[in-house]
Amino acid sequence: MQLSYDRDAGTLYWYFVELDADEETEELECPVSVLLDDARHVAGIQLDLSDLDDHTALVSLALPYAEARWDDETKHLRLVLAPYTSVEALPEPAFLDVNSTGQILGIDVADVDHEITARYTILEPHFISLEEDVEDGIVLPEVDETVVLPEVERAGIVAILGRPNVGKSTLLNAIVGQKVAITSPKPQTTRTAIRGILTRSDAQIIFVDTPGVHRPRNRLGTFMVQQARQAVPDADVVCMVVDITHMPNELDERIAAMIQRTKAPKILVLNKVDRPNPNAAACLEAFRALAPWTMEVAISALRKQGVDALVDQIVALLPTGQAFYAADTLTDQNERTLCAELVRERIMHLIGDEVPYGVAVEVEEWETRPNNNVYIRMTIHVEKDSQKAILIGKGGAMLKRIGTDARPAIERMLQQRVFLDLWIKPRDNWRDDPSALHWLGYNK
Ligand SMILES: Nc1nc2c(ncn2[C@@H]2O[C@H](COP(=O)(O)OP(=O)(O)OP(=O)(O)O)[C@@H](O)[C@H]2O)c(=O)[nH]1
Ligand SMILES: [Mg+2]
Repeated sequence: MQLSYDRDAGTLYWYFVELDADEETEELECPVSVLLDDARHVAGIQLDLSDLDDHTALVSLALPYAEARWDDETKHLRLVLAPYTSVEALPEPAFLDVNSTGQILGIDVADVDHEITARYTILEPHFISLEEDVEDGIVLPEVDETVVLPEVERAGIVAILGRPNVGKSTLLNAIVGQKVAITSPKPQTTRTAIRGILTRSDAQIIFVDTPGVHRPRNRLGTFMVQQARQAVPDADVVCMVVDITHMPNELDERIAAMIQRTKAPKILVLNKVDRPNPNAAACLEAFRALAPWTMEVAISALRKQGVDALVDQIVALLPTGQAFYAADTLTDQNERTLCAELVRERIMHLIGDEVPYGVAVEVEEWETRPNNNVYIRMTIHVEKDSQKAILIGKGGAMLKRIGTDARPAIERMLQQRVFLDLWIKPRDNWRDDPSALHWLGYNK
């Protein structure tokens, strides 16, 4: 039996056979309940097939599985993964995929109730990752005919690469003019490739900020480095950002090697020129030697110095082309992701040591309430109980501080009053757990 969860669609899939795309199937509906244990974790589901005919055929592919229990009297089919103590009906029916001989091939259960997602602790280890068309490189959006795109002469993708903490995300925000990527004094802040879009009268540039290239110590780290690597092949221009106050190290050499393979113009972006740097000449020479640069530009991303000049240079290198995004689109991330990131940013700033690296923030509920207020419930996943204690702080003071510090930025972005409800959940070793990474969106 294959169990998977499509987070975007909010649907659980239970399949008894591999689906053959060409096979003719019919969709039937039936009432469905969840089986809950004492802690209200979902331990399985129960289908009520009493309104359907030919039960022998219907359940024939399910019954060979140890998890399947058939009650011929009530015509209930239960799929049970752990002991349960109660049965709770779901408001929406389940959809059954039935083949031409009347056998159920699989079941789709919509978790319209957000509460349920939080209760998948038992099911999760059983989730297989959904087959996805994982495309290398940067995927541009389908052009939506209903969106008015700006007329520009040039358009293209610019990959921003560099080792952790050199100021890539600070640069992206300076270019776009708004915070679209979180930043912090700690390395490995950015975890996914983030697009920031700049539309000028002459050009639209899609900047892709990437996680800092480092030596991964877990699956999350491997994913992060992959995100950086994948941004290179499709980029029209590659910017390698370096911190001019430090001599290049082995990571800079690796990144330089990574970008050597593309024919795209390569810009050496020398950042943090606002800092005193007695060693500047030696650093500059060492960075220049890393790759055959098309040009070099010195900037201070923090003070927004040299950033406009850098953008002008980039535009001159872009191919002629059409815009992909509406003129007012600044990023490809949705509001939920941005809010979760703003909370994670506060944690990166407020909490020391290793703790923030084991933190992932997930939006569980989002509800617009009267007077245009919005209620947002988020779960902060940590790896250990001890980390949970640190995040909660004495008498809950730290958790409160995280919320108070994150809220103004979220309210500014949403232009709404926000009520933040933060919860912390330990989740053993999630950075090495493929199903948790999938779940948290660190696998696309
Ligand atoms: N002095 C100075 N500090 C900067 C500059 N640009 C970035 N910083 C600081 O450097 C730190 C790291 O900045 P980020 O933008 O988060 O760095 P990043 O390269 O995106 O880091 P990762 O996401 O971890 O790879 C932050 O504390 C920034 O404020 C700059 O031009 N001058
Ligand atoms: Mg970053």
